[in-house]
Amino acid sequence: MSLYRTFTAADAVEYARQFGQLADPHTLVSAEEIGDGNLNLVFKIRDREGVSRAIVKQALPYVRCVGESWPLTLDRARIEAQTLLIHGEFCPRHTVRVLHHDAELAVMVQEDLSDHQIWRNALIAGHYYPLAVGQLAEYLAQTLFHTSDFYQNAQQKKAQVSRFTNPELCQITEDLFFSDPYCDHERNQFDEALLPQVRELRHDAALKLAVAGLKHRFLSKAEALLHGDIHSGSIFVAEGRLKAIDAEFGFYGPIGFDVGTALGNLLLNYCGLPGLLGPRDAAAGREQRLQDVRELWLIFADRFLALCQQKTEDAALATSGYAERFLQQVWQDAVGYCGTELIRRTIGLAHVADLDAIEDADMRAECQRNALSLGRALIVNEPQMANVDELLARIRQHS
Ligand code: SR1
Ligand code: MG
Repeated sequence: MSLYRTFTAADAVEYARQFGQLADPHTLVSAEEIGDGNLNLVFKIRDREGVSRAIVKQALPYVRCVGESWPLTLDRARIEAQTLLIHGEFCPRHTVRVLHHDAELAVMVQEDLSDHQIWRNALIAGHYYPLAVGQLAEYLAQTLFHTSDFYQNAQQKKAQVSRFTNPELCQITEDLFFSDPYCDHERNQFDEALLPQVRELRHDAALKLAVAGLKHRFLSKAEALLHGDIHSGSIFVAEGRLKAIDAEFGFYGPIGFDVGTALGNLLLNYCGLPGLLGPRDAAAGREQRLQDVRELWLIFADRFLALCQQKTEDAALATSGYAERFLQQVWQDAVGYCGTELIRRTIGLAHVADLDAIEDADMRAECQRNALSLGRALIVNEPQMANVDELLARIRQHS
């Protein structure tokens, strides 16, 4: 018999008292449900002084933003906790700390990050965290390298691939990234004003062919234990600090998917800024986003390569020049996945505030059209963009 029950606020307080690893658990008295994501319950647990001390996160047996008509496995809570624990082993500075988890209750207690803010909100408000991009690159390099064949023993890695098989969550990504935006699907959401561009995408043979290749690589390339949903809403930042959260989409997939998702969210902000701030005030922020894209890739590649040179055990993979060749393929994948993130966040089920919070409808539609056409340009022209400077040149040419 399953022990699962949906937590009330009182259950969450009791759970945090028991498992929050606090010296004074009896001081915890209240919980506020703050989940604003698409899937889960999230409780902020406060003490008598009203200070937030821990987070209790519980998976619901369905997709929260849609409702009970879309059931979803509770096993995602296990996957999330175990992904974060492994990422935390290799990059403790930039992975949220899991204090306790229980697979049957699909619940996790994690460290409180109330002195941080969601990176997406900071990017939208124009609060610049100069170290954030380098820290995200470090997180990606450490977690992806140490779970890849460059570091893991081949037999252990195969066991991990099976432990982190995450079919239902992967299917969400497969559908939402690679299928829905390119057909007339009821999950898609967009303003009527975008209908002509949406119709063009649905009939764009070159685009659909390239997206098919990206989907195929997503389905079949078990390169490393990905975060699987590393957008700017899954990242907390504070002065000099950055922590990744929300790893329920974790699985062994193509490294370029995590890198491309992260790049894509910087570019979604780039596309939205003229609507959020006005075209003139947006110029500096947009230029900064392009520099962020450049820095993210270059620091990631540099760190990943250094780790390959220091720590690769396998004699064949350690062959001179191989890590560089592998990284070139990661780059090409990342450009393509970045393009799919731009498109699916504009017209698919799950949008981002960088575009949706633009108040003026005409301006919003213009920024959304830019995101769509930039996404398309990246996907279709990916083979011609051999490095990050060529990507930036293409983006500048596009604007
Ligand atoms: C039904 S889940 C929709 C989206 O929310 C998550 O954060 C993922 O990005 C997913 O694609
Ligand atoms: Mg999430």
